[in-house]
Amino acid sequence: MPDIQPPLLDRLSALLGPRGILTDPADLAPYLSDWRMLYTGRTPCVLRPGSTAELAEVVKLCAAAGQPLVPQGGNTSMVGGAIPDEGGRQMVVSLARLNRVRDIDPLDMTMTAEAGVVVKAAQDVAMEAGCLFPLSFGGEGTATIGGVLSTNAGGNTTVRYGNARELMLGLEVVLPDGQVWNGLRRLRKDNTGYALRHLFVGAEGTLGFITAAVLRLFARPRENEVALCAVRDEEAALSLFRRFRDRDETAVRAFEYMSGTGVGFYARFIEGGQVPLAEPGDHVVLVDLASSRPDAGLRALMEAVLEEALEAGEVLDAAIGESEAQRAAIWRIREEHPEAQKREGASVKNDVSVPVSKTPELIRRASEACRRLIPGIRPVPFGHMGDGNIHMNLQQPPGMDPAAFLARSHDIMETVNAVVRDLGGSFSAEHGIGRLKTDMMEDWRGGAELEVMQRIKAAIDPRGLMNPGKVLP
Ligand code: 2HG
Ligand code: ZN
Repeated sequence: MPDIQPPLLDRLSALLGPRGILTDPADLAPYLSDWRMLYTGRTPCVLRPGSTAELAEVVKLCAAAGQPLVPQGGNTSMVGGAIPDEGGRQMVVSLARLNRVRDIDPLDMTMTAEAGVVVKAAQDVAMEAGCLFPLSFGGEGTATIGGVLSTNAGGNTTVRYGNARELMLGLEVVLPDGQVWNGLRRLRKDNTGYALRHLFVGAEGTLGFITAAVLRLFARPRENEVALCAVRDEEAALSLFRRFRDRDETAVRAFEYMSGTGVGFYARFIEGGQVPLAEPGDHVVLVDLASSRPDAGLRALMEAVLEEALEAGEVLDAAIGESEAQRAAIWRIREEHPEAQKREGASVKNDVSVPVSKTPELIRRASEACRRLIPGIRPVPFGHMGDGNIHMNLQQPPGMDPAAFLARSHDIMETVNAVVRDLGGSFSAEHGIGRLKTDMMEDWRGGAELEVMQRIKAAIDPRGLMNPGKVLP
C-alpha cells in the first residue's frame, strides 16, 4: 500500500496556505487536550479553513484519501467530543476562522452566523441590534455557534428559551463527501419532508460539519432582577420555582440550584468570591427574572414571591441584586462552580436530567447512594433545576488520593445513573456523549433507537470518517 499521508498533507497545504494548516507540535497542543484534561490525543495537523467553500474542498480531498476528521469549535466539550484519539491519524478541523456574522434581521428576528462565531460575540451583535440571543452558559466566552449546535447545548436559559435546537431555524452543512447543503432558510414554517437540520444538531460532528446557522432572536429584556436565596431543602427550592412560575411563567429566565458545598468552594477558591448571604446554608438558589416589557414590575414580583416563601419557611434568607454589577456578581457564584470544583481537587461529573418534579429526589437519593459507596465523598449538585438538568457532581473525600478517587469514576457514575434511571431521567442532559459516554449508549439507548441511529450514520457517513469514536459505541 502506498503511504497516502504525505501527498494528502501537501495538497491540503497548497489549498489552505500557511494560515490554514498547523503542523508544529507547539501549535497543535491546544487542540489536543480537553478542558477537563480527560484526554490528550495526537494528530498530524490542525486544518483551519477560512470559508465554507475551502472546508468543502478539504473534505473532498480527505474523503478521497479515506482520511478521518475531527471537528473542533471552542474546545469546551465536557465529554472529549472534539479531541482526536491517540492513534495519530485523525486530523483536527478547527472552524475558528469561519467567524463572520453574515446577516442580522431585527424584523425577522434572525441572525445568520458562521460556525466559529463565539457565543458571547453572537449575544453582543444581537444586543447591538436591539435583540437578544438567549443561549447562555459559563463557557460562552469560548464556545462557538457550530459547537453549541453540534452538541445541542442547553445552559442557563433553557427553562425559558429552550436548548440550542430550539434556537435554530436553518443550517449550512458540509457533508462527508464534501457537498455543501445550503439549508439557511429563515422560516418559522417549513414542512417539506424530513427536518434534516435537526439531524445535524446534537450529532456532535459525526454526520458532517455545521458551517453556519440561522439563529432565532428574541426581544431584548428591559427589566431584569436576580436574587440569591438560601432555601430550607431541595423541596423548598422546587417549591420556590413553582411559586414564581405560577405568578408569571414568562418572567423566569433561569432557576439554578446550588449546594452549600459548591457555594463554599466558590467562596474559598474564586478570587473576590463574595456570597451576599449571612448564612448560605446547605441549599442555595439563583432566580433570574427578565421581561422585554418596560413596566413588567419584576421587582415587585420578586419581593412578593420571596416574602411568601419566607413566611412559608421555604426561603431562609435572600439577597436581591441592586445593580447590573451585583446581578453579575450573583451569577458569577453559579458560573464559577466548575472552576471552583476543579481547584478543590478531583471530581466526577454527572450531567443528568430527570422530570423537573423529581429533581429534589434525585439530589437527595444520589447524594445518599454515593455517600454509601465512598464514605467522605462530597456531593456537589448544582445546575438548571428549572429544566430538570442537575450536575450531580461528586468531589473526592478530603485528603483522598485524586487518582484513587478517579479510579472509582465508573462506580460513581453507575451509582448516580441507577437513581436517574429509576426516576425516568437521562444519563446525559446537555454535555452530550462525546467519547466519554459511548459505552453507555448500548445500555440506555440500545434496541430500535440505537439501531436507527447507526443506520443514519451509515447512510450519511458510510466510511465513518466524521469524528470517529464519538457518540456511537
Ligand atoms: C454548567 O452548567 C456546565 O456550568 C458545566 O454545564 C457543569 O461542570 C459541570 O459539571
Ligand atoms: Zn450546565
